[in-house]
Amino acid sequence: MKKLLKWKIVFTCICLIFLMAVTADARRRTTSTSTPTPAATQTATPTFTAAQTSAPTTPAVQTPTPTRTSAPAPTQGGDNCSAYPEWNRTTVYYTGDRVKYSPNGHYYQAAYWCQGNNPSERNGPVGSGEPWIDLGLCIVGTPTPTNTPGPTGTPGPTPQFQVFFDDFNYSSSSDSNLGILHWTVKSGSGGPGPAGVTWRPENVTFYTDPGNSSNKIMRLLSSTQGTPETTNQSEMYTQRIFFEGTYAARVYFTDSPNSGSPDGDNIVQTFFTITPLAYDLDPSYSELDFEYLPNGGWGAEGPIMYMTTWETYQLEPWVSQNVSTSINAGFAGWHTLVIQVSGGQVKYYIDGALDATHGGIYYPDNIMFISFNNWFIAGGFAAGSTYRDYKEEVDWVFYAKDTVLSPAQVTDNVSNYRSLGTVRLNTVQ
Ligand SMILES: [Ca+2]
Ligand SMILES: [Ca+2]
Repeated sequence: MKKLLKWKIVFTCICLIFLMAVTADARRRTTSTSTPTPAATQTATPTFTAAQTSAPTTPAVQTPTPTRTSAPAPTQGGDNCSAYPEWNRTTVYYTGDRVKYSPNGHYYQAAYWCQGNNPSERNGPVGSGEPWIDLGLCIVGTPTPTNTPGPTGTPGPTPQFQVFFDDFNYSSSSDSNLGILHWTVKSGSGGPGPAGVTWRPENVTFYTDPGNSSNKIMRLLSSTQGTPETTNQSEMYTQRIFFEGTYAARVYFTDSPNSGSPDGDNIVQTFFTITPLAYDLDPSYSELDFEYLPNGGWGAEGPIMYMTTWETYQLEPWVSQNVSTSINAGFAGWHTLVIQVSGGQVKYYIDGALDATHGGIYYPDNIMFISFNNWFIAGGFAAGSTYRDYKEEVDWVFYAKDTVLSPAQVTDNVSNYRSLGTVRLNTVQ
């Protein structure tokens, strides 16, 4: 028995290391080797039946089309967990096994071989080292009908739609209030970025808005001296509860180091949503990105803004299925970024202007988490071993579930929360 236990521990450790390595690589390669396709060339027609299998249109994809084994997308109604057994403490689960956990109504996928780990307590994103990946709430019955937004600026104390809002009024990255909205400040190692970088929670800070003493702003600082070992990166992300609706954030991008020199590192400043990849070419994988590269990268000169919508990807051999729209322009300063996800179309807005519309197979299929991160592209360091750091800042983040709001309606809602003294709110079910 002792031998068996020892073997199990060794096996679990190997799996963990492998998973973390794969995840570290995933983010780096997800973006670095993809070839953005102009939105205009994309002609796929959206289909959203439960029996849908991915129909890749990218000629580069030569591998067999994977059969969808995941649950139907949440908006399809019905019971998307009926096929899964209730979690049992004594059952051995293997990578990819799915269970439901009735006490909290969620369902989970095993990240690796595990036994006796309660999924409601031991879950996290792929690569987190936790044995279970939270796939979200089981949907039972008819989905909530799409709400129509109320008159501009008058959502009132009881929103007409489910909402997630955070003004980032925290004292530090260890503020216990971060747990109210289930934020995770990334720590340790892992991707994206060069292998060997460190994610430092201390690099996520909050400072008082000089123009409004009751408001705070989140700062993500990332630094380097030109090698992975001297690189510290920053990220903060939510739990996975977001799908269709309107996403928004007010973000401050920068074009040059906050301090130090030389300038020129391929830094990526982001606001994005993502589903962990369950298996190669999983069609239910979903990702929506705003990625600003002030110093360029991925074969492009900077400054450049990428808006990219993902169907899926595979690591080995590398296959990516995404549609990307880029803008060759500088975006230093404050900007309001909005993503509308509804009716088979994903629309990206910067400061009220519609800059990209993506759809077809790239339309998200699954619940996602929201993340902000600031990271260096592997192989993209500037020459020079002196210290320099770059910042990205975020004033607020907002999400309205199953509701399409214009950028103006989003900012009206945020203004309203501020007038009500609401610094954070989450009614998303
Ligand atoms: Ca704020
Ligand atoms: Ca997908």
